[in-house]
Amino acid sequence: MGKSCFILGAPIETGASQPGCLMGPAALRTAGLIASLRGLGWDVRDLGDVTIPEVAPVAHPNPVLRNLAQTIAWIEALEPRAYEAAKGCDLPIFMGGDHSISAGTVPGVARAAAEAGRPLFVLWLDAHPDLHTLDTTESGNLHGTPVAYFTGQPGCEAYPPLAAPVPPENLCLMGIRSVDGAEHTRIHDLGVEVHDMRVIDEFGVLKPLREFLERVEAANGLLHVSLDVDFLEPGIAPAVGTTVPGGATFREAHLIMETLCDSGLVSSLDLVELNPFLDERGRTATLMCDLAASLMGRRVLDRPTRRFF
Ligand code: HAR
Ligand code: MN
Ligand code: MN
Ligand code: MN
Repeated sequence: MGKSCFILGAPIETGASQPGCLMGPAALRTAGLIASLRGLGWDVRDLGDVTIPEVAPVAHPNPVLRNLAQTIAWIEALEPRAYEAAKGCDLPIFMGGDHSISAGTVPGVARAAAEAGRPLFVLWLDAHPDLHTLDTTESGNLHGTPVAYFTGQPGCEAYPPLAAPVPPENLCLMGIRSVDGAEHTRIHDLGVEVHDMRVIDEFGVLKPLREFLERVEAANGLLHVSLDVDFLEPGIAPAVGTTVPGGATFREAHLIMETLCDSGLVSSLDLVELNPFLDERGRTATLMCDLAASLMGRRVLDRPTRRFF
């Protein structure tokens, strides 16, 4: 019997500056995500899209925050769905939506991991660290805040309380190349493992990734992967509102996904920030589906062993 995968859509765009991410789940379905995973032997169940009720505005001392009430409502709606999905299948895929979905998905899977007595690790593949608190964001775009929130940083008290914060030492950020001042300070203060593009240029993607995976395995950990479209080079993935030049190449991204697959450690996945309104003939949606397929077992030829070191 194949392994099981739930697919859950989170059509959120209130965390981003530009509209369009709300169409992300529909575009990923249109690009054939479900059929390609079934073709790889996965038992896939599409749970549809999460919705939130209408909300009243929530006041906050930081006047620039945008859509705080909606973001809180999305966290409240997503956390229990992510928790149930993590308990109900081998590998849930959460389709964004902008990256504020991870403020709901990561706490949900972290709660399930804690109940199972396993530490949760998070691999954050992104041009941005998304390490602002509600006090430090200057843009007010709340997709810049999930990592600070789910690691339990002070300054996120307006968000719901966390059942199981992810310890900052269980994080690995890769592809980072756009960091604001307050995020830079937080990275240093927390000692977060960050592999910026300089590290990838010097050592490639495999060395830092394998070291992190060895850490996850040694701890008997579960691994949540959060893949932001802007992790990728804009030329191959134009459908994102926050492109940053110098991203991961097609080959680097696929190598990461295949290595994650070989590790057997991945227990949940976010596909985020896809803005189909900005896409070119569906190429970014297709690439995100192909990367998910690589993570879920697609490869050119079988490898002699599934070990990653
Ligand atoms: N750091 C910037 C800000 O807070 C940009 C954040 C952009 N975030 C995403 N997700 N696109 O990574 O506004
Ligand atoms: Mn992001
Ligand atoms: Mn980003
Ligand atoms: Mn520094």
